Amino acid sequence: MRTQVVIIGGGPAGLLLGQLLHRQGIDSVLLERHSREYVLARIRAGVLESGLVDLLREAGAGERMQREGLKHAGIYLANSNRGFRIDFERLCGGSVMVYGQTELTLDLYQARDAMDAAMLHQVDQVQIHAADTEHPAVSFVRDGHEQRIECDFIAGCDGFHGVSRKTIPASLLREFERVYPFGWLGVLSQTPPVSDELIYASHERGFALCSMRSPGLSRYYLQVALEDKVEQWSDEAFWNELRQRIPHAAAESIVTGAAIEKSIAPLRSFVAEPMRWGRLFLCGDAAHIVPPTGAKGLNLAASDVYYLWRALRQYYHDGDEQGIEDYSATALSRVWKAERFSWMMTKLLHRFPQQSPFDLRMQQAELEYLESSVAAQTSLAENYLGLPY
Ligand code: FAS
Ligand code: PHB
Repeated sequence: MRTQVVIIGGGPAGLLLGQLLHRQGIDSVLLERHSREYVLARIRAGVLESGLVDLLREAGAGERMQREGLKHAGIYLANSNRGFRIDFERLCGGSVMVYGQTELTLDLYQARDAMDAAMLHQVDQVQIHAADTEHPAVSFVRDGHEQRIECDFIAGCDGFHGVSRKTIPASLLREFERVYPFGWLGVLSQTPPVSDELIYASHERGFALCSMRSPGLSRYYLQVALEDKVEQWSDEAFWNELRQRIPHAAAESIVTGAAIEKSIAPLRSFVAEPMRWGRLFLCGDAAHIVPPTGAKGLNLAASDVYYLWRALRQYYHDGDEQGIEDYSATALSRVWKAERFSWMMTKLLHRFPQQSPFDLRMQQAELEYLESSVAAQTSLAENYLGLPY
């Protein structure tokens, strides 16, 4: 078998890239380790930057998002049960789209089905060959049979635990990491959201986030200890703790209900450099991870895909390799700024074990400065909305 681009990973990065390439007449084969049902059962991100919204439209997969997505022109920050609003519209003239990653992934799957493009699920033992030559290839096992695809390029969109990053020789790879000493316990409930916009709450008991997926589907998070197990958290315990951490008005009005999904995610900041080795390119979580406090994970996958799509279009349409040469440095420049913002938001809003009294005063001063300063709020707003591609 032969194709122009092999895409490893059928999450948002791989699916979006495949769709954009197709619309430029560039063929791809997409390999996914799990079944479609498994991929679509994952509850992940919820906030789309305008750059991702535009890319979904460009990919011909933005119609349902346009219809069902919720346009948000601000967020609330809360400091010890007292909230204040960051007005994106007034400060930066922008907004974000609240639309679940699960729905976005489904839309991209359906778009790929419509273009009748090759997408192979439940592939095992994926291996990358000769990525540092002009004739790379990918082999894999499916239904017990080994197969091999010759190609021009390989897009490693296979997430943090994928095979792509591990294929780059360790002598060439530099990894940067910070693991946080807590996790996020997430709950999805078929209840009306407690607020019209997201609430990021800093509290002495720990961080809390009130988010949503639709007018009837809410998503909430609590900072929990790393050793916590999801079985320890009954629905009642979750709601009682959330009420204590969010602004009093929200705590009094929140509609609670059964958790239809409950999980604990660890938090880390991670970047691998470079994001390219020969004809292998890393995109999305395969190259970097952010703590979800800045809502950047999915959105960084989108900007990586944009840069790689642009580079491959330049190569195939104009025979120009400049975009390919520039890909890693261009993508990393935006990645590191989003890493900084995500780390800053996490440091600002969470309680860390062994935090000194001075550290706590710094957090309080930062939150009070944010509440009182248009300049500080403008900086937060432009990062949350998403820095330019
Ligand atoms: P993904 O991990 O989504 O997709 C990679 C795909 O590659 C997977 O489908 C995997 O099965 C497949 N794969 C892996 N190895 C393979 C192999 N060897 N062969 C073939 N396929 C292989 N971001 C936010 O912005 N906000 C959030 O609230 C948020 N919450 C998150 C919660 C959790 C538990 C996790 C893990 C991440 C969360 N993220 C969040 C980040 C998340 O949204 C990612 O940034 C986003 O999924 C990145 O997309 P991809 O790069 O496509 O990686
Ligand atoms: C979500 O809705 O899942 C969500 C929203 C914003 C974040 C993190 C998660 O910063």
